Formats: sequence, structure tokens, C-alpha cells
Amino acid sequence: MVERRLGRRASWGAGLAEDAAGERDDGSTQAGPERAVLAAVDISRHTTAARYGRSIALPVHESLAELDRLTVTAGAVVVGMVTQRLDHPEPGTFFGKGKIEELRDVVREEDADLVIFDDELSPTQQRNLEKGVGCKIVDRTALILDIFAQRARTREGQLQVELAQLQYLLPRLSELWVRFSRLGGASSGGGGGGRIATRGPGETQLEVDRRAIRERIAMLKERIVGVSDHRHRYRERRKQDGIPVVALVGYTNAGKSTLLRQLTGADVLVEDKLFATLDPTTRRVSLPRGQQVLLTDTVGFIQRLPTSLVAAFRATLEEIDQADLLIHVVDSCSAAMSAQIESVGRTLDELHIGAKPMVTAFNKVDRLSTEQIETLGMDSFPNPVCIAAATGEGVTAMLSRVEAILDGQADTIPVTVRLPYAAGDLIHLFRERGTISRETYDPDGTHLHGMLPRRFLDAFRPYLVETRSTRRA
Ligand SMILES: Nc1nc2c(ncn2[C@@H]2O[C@H](COP(=O)(O)OP(=O)(O)OP(=O)(O)O)[C@@H](O)[C@H]2O)c(=O)[nH]1
Ligand SMILES: [Mg+2]
Repeated sequence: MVERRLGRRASWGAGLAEDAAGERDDGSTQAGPERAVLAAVDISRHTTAARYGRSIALPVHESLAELDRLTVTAGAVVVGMVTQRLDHPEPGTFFGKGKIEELRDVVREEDADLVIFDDELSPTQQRNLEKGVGCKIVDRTALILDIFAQRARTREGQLQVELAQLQYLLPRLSELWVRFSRLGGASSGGGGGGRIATRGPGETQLEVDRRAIRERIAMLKERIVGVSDHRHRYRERRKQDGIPVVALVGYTNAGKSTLLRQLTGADVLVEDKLFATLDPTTRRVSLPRGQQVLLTDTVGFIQRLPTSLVAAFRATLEEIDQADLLIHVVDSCSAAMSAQIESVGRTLDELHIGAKPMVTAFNKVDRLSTEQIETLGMDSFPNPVCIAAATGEGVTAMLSRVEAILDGQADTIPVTVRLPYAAGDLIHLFRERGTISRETYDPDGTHLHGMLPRRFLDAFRPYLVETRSTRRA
């Protein structure tokens, strides 16, 4: 199946495309975006789907529509799509032989600069495809990384993206070297063509590069820890203010930033693009009966977000981990709504975000009829509410729901405990979930006195120092 359409214009990477001006066969000049052909395997869903990681997957056309949007977001134009129905991808080449030829023909006909695969390719698959098709091959992960790199604004975000890029690059380095030396490029890195040629394909230089990348990875990790320490201290201060934290989570483009803007007037970027938000923004919001909360807008999730990328955003997503309550913003207009809800749940699991109270905000209902809203099946999700973040409809009712849940959690009691030094996790828990008013140390351990939500009392019971209030609890 080959579909073609007119490309939409945008620019790929900062300034890259502008340099690529040149004559095309048809006489037009190419000044601007790279031209991309999209490619995906349409796996037969019940046989290998689960093994292949698409157990609750989007149908291939939905997934390709998403890849199309990612491609446009990255700044390229889509000039063709090729899919192949397969039980599982070919280990060495991903597509079958005939399909690779078809892909090559489309690339030639459309004068495409690259092919973007909807799946993660192994380094070998990537190299073989480049050989077979004769142009640059990029996979979904690399595309998402490219978007992240363009969009990260804060220092922390930039460090995280660079870390993820290097982690992606490392296993691919030897394949890159093979390609590089084939093109005669390895000599520049090896300090002279003769040396490389006599020593084999840049083996030594490859090791040097690998080591350099590993060192840079270690350095980036340290710096990220440094930055997140700073965030940690900031959060500690925030905690002492005792203001509950509410985090907006959801699939990319669901309307999280629109909701933050509607509620706080925050000047955050709202765009009909994927991954408009990368760096978290936090603003204060008053709930209907006057309680203040901090509302945080975070990076959106996407199906099959590679684990390495999720891990790279750990520090940012700690915001979510710290939250007292999550508002899961759902794009009710998306044809893939259920799959999106599932993948948000799966990503939260992967991030080990423990069970937290959640409000499920079915957004964009301004575009749905009453009948359509009834078929959303809202009742199977926790604390469902209908909202239109763009117009403000339903938003006050949503905040009342948030307030009611937070009120229910607010049942705290005074507690005094003596925790042995080995019980560091409990000290941590008290700090995170309670408010410490006195902290002293002796050889036996740490003495803490403060307020703790009643539901955590059991964990501390063995270490309780009896007081009147705990005897009653
Ligand atoms: N019709 C309608 N459109 C909305 C509503 N809320 C958001 N949108 C649109 O949906 C698109 C995405 O909105 P954002 O707020 O940027 O979404 P996000 O969840 O922050 O997305 P990322 O930051 O990319 O993860 C924008 O074009 C918004 O205008 C709504 O209530 N109704
Ligand atoms: Mg956003």
C-alpha cells in the first residue's frame, strides 16, 4: 500500500533545511524541509502483537497518523507512506526484500531525503535498510529524540535529552563507523587515511569514541543529579508551606497546558503539536472553597515511549511522583482515546508512580454531542468529569472534585516516633507525606515529631513513642 499526499511545509531542525538548497529533477529548488516517507509493519494483531509490544496497540493507520504528526512537528514534510503486513519484522532487514525495493522506488519517485520507521530498529536493521533503500533511515525513537532536542528549554531538560541521545547512539556507534569508513570519512577521526586503512575499520578510534561517549554519559548523569538536588530542596520548601501538589498528566496534545492556562492564566505554550511541553511549569490555583494547590503541567506521554526515554525524564517526572493527586487529561475527541488512556497508565506504571488519587478529565467535550459523550464510557475511570479546557466548561466542577478528594486525605494526626537509622525509607516517607515539627538525633536513631496522614500510621506503628493522641488513633 502506498499513499501519497501533498507535503505540508515546515522546517526540520534549526536551520538545517535552509542550507539544503539545490536543484531537483523537476527543476524546482529544494530549499526547506526534508522530505520523508513513513514506513510501518502492519503486524497481524492477535498472533504476535503481544510479543511485539503492541498488545493494546493502535491500529497501524492510527499509529501512522501519529507518526505523521510527529514528523511534521519535527519539521519535515511527509511525501509517502509504505506499510507491509507481516507476522513479525525480519530480524536483519525489518521489511521483506520486495518491500524494500518498493520503498526504494517511492523514495526515488518522491525525491525523499529519508524514511522514518514507526518502530524501533536495531542498528543492523537500520544499516541494512540504508543500504537497500539508499537514503537516511530514522526510527520512531530517533524522531522523538529530535523533537525533544528542539523543544527542551531548561538546563535540566537539555541535559536529559542529550543523555537520552547518547544512550541511543552508543549501541549504534559501530554501525555508524562502518558506514562512515565506507564513505572514507573514518580517516579524519583516525588521524590519517593510511593508519585507518592498515588497521581495519577504525577499531581503535571506535573504542576512543565509545569511551568518550561513556564518559560524557557519566558526566551528564552527575549534572542531572545536581540539578534535581536543587529541585528537591525547592520541593522541600514547598512542602513546608503545606500546599498540596496536583499534577496534570496525559497523552501528548490532550490539552494539559490549555487547562493550566485556563485555570491560572499562565503564559504556557499551547499548540496543536505533539510534545509542545517538555519542561514542567507550576502555578498556584485556588479551589472553589478557597484551598490553594500547586498545579504542575508536565511532559505528555505517547504510546511506545521507549523505556530509555522515559528514564531520561525521570527527574522531571519526579514532579508527578511527588503529587498528592493526578488529573489525567484525556482527549475525548481522539479516535484512539482508549489506547491513549491505556498507554498513559502503562507509562505511569513504568515510572513506578505509586497509586495516587486521580481525577479523569475528559477534555474537549465542546466538540462532542451529548450522545457522543454518553458513549465515552467515562464511568469505568476514576472520578470522571467532563471539561473543555479551552472554554472553561466543567472546570469548576472538576476543581470541586479535586477539593473533595484532598479534604478526604487531610485527616492527619500528631505522631512522635523513634526511627532507627536503618529505617531511612520511613524517615523519607515522613518527610514526603507529613510535616515534621521537631527532629532530633541520638545513638539509637532519629526522633521525629509532627503531623502525619492517618493512613500512614501502620507503617510507623513499631516505632511509635506513645503519646495521648496515638493511643487514641
Ligand atoms: N476544542 C478544544 N480544543 C482544545 C481543548 N483543550 C485543548 N485543545 C487544543 O488541543 C491542542 C493541544 O493542547 P495543549 O494544551 O497544547 O495540549 P498538551 O496536553 O499540553 O500537549 P503537549 O504539551 O504536547 O503534551 C491545542 O490545539 C489546543 O487548542 C478543548 O477543551 N477544546
Ligand atoms: Mg503542553
